[in-house]
Amino acid sequence: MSASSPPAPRDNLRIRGERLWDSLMEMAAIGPGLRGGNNRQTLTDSDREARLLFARWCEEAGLTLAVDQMGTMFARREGADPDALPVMLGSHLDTQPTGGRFDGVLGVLGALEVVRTLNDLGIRTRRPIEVVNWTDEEGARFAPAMVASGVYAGAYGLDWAYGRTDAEGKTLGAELERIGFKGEEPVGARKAHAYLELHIEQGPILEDEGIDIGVVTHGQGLRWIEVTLTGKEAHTGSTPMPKRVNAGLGAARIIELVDRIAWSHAPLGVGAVGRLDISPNSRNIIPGKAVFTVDFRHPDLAVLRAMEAELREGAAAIAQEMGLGLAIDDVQGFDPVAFDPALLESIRDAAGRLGYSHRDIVSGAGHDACWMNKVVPSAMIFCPCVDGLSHNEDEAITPEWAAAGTEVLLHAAIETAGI
Ligand code: HGY
Ligand code: MN
Ligand code: MN
Ligand code: MN
Repeated sequence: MSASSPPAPRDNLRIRGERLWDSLMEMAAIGPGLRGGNNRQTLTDSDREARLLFARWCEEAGLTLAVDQMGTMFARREGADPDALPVMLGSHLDTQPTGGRFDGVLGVLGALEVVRTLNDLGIRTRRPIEVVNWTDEEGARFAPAMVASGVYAGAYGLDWAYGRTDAEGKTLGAELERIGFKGEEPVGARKAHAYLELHIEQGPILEDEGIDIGVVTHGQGLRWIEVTLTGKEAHTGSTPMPKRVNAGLGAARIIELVDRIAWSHAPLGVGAVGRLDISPNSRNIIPGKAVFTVDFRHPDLAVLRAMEAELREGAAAIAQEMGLGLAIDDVQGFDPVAFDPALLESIRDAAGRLGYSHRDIVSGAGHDACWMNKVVPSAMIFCPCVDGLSHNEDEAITPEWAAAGTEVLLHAAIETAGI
């Protein structure tokens, strides 16, 4: 299109931002947190309620809903060519226990808004379009994170995933059954031509630079390593210091080691321990056991592996020096991913055509797109979030950011699905 000619009608397609925002706010009311965010953990009653609302909206939009054996929901809009593989647009409706209202949800409801807009405009894409709600993206209740997309990509077996337990010993498989979302469709049987995921950045870059759209070229690698330390329960008052085998102290020293390792590989390397269980957790008993999860991330696989090796070595030295038993288990890991160049180009084109500023960016967080990228060309679109904050009930975005990201998703979807 030359600079002088007006944009072709299709070049300037817009979504209905207020409809999207209303849907986001209606969904946010399900599983409210204590401070204005959400506590809608996977396979809880509030997740079930969210799924039922999403299913109703999909039905109202004329979509055909399917649920696979991991409970992932696929809402299909037929294309002109029924034999063509679909373009999937998805993310997740489950949240952290103290999560925000937009992490994951923007990607699912943005995809639904794309379909609603295509319906409004009477546009029939050549390929079908499928809106996807992945089960258990967060991995907060049942680890690992992105477990359903991991099963879809062949990283985990179905029975292994069904056997994952929460803090109360309930299994993922039983909870799927309980909420009525254990589907029949074999996981991964439903193929795709491409996968696109809209998501909030969950970091500060776009907002700091005043950029509307993040073109996510890579996802950094991730390792979740569970450390179990075994000491000796004893009286905190009558046990002489030299006689103590304190699992809690060992955990503190290893948690500090995690921080040192991350800093030594900063600024790209990051690490933290977010979950720590001390037992027997009594004020006057020296902790006999400590179980905690190390979360390491880095965009370079060799460095990520080095961070893990440094942790194993350092933890073994600390445990030995303190006379603690040590067990280290891999909970999950995926290597850094490079998203599909052709899809990335269509995202850049879409942002440019729509007049949105954009920049390439690496995702700090893990996403279902990271597993999908193993089996189908995938890419992600970011919108900014306030102060880069996420996994916090204060997470916030503006309606304008939500609309911009969704419009880029619309154009990239049309480009990829064809008219
Ligand atoms: O852990 C992650 O990066 C994602 O938010 N589940
Ligand atoms: Mn997410
Ligand atoms: Mn998250
Ligand atoms: Mn995700």
